Amino acid sequence: MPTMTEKILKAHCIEGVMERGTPIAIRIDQTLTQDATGTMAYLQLEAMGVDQVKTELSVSYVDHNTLQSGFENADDHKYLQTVAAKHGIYFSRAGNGICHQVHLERFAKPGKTLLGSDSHTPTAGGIGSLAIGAGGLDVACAMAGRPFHLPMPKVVKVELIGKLKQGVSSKDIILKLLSMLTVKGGVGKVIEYCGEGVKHLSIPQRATITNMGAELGATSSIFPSDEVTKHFLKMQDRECDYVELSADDDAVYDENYTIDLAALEPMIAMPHSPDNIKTIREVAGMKVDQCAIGSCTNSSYMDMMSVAAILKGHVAKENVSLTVSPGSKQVLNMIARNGALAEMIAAGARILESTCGPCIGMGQSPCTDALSLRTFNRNFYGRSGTLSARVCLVSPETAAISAINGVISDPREVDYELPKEPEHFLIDDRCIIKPDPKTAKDVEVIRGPNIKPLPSNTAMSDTIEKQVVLKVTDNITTDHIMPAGAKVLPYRSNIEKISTFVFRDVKAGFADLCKEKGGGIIVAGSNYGQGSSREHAALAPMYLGVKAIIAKSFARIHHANLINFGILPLCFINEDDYDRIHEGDVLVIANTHALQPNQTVMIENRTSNTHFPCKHNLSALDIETLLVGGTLNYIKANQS
Ligand code: MIC
Ligand code: SF4
Repeated sequence: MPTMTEKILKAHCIEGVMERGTPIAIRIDQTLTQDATGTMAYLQLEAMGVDQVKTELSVSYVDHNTLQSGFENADDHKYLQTVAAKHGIYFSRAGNGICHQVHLERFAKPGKTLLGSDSHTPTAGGIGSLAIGAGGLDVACAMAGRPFHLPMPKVVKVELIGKLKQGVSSKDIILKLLSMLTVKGGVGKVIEYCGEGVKHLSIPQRATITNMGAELGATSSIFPSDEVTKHFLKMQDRECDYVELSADDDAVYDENYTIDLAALEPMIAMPHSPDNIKTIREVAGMKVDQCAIGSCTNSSYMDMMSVAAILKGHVAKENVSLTVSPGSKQVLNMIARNGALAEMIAAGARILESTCGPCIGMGQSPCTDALSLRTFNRNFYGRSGTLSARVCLVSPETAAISAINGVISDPREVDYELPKEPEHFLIDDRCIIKPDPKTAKDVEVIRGPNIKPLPSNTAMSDTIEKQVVLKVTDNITTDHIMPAGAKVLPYRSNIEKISTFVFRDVKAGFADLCKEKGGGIIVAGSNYGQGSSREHAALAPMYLGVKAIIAKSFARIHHANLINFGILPLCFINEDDYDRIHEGDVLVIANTHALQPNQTVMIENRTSNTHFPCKHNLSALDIETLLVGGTLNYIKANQS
């Protein structure tokens, strides 16, 4: 009776009992990193003193920071390339594509576990991997052969029935699910897809859905591995990687949902949250300033071919800036050869590199007050680089037709010829550098001046007495905590510098305030830290002296990152207590050295002379880790 999740977890479980919510530890087969999180992950791997990675496969991708407006990004790339060669890691060069798209094409395998230092790692669930996003330090630990710890997730069944109509895309399936479950609906859960509708979805279509499972807050999302999977692997010359995978017929799920694909219509996520869903019909006619097509969600060969088919013979309206970033060199090369790229260029599309680009604010920030339609997965406030922009998430078909019309338009109203699936993908792995174990030890790791040493943390003091330096509301994203974009991303390997940007758009002068007060405590609403896996959203606050976060609830990856860097995550028991705390209050958390799992922690508000209780979701290992000041200290202390 197991689900697919239980089957894979059981085959990889090293410690713990597989009961919902209890801590387990699993073996990781594959890892991936990208450059924005990778520099830290490899500095951490080096700090662990590991010679060669212990995984079946580890890949380092360069896809986020490729603007190179100074020496910093290029220095990071050089470091990543050399550190990969030294430690037995494949290196996918800048320009070879977005990590999730390339991994799906060339490496991901059904039935395997994949841990990636990027929250959209579950993209590989489209091919039947159990793929989980994590902080860089967790990925470094996995490369070092250490197990990955997680609470045994709940498993949700989403049954897909029927078939999508022309103009309706797999993006609309996940937008529909986001409208049903919200950005908090997947926390602590794996979403499994099944039903006869699945067989009508290609692997990249499935991957669009598992990719945006991250926006549900889910631990992972997974599709069965079936004849469609086998065919895709065959077209990638990887048929030998195929194994069949499905849930047992009588598998037991924690929640059940059904979506009728034939009844779906084109959808849109309105600003500033991926779950703020409307139908295209409701908003059609709104004037558009930018259409950006690409990202790890929607940049596959067939996505590009549909866009080219819609654009063919037209030109983007004069009020619209249209950008297209194909997801990988494979995709770009194929559309270059078959003429689809030429159609896009003729339509006025601005062709960008095969990287994350505008998705992470690396260029193409829209104009003031713009309405920007993006085929991406996140429309968090400020992420585009323009605070006043209204960013919406749509399918590639909706973006393409809206670019032509200059207003939000329904792709069901265009008559275009549906592209055909390719017979075979164009395989050329020459931009992926394979590590050579024979020369590894002679490789010199090159560190430019922007690669700074890792900051360390001290052990937690028994009594934390600090001021509330910030109080924030619900759904604070890691983009709020540690902004990305062209001005900040170059400093991902320089914590001292990047920490000056913490909460930049939420509270001016936050970093200086922390310095003045000798650090502090942050009070937050629910789902604190949703979004990205970037551990800088924990590491940089740690550097500024933040000792604890008291929230209504946390997003999974951020919660783990806080523990990794020694910041205590506590949750209100009575949510009303949140209203009674104010910025500037002094809070006292006593007896941290006696902290136990499942224990209530009483906190004193010295300013208002009151007390309030908190709970936590920390295992015995988490507590031990926190007390010594984080995972690296823990590993050092326990190294035999
Ligand atoms: C993102 O989409 O926010 C990122 C950039 O890919 C992040 C990783 C990062 O911050 O480097 C993610 O999703 O994990
Ligand atoms: Fe890159 Fe955007 Fe995907 Fe993150 S969500 S990996 S920034 S394309």
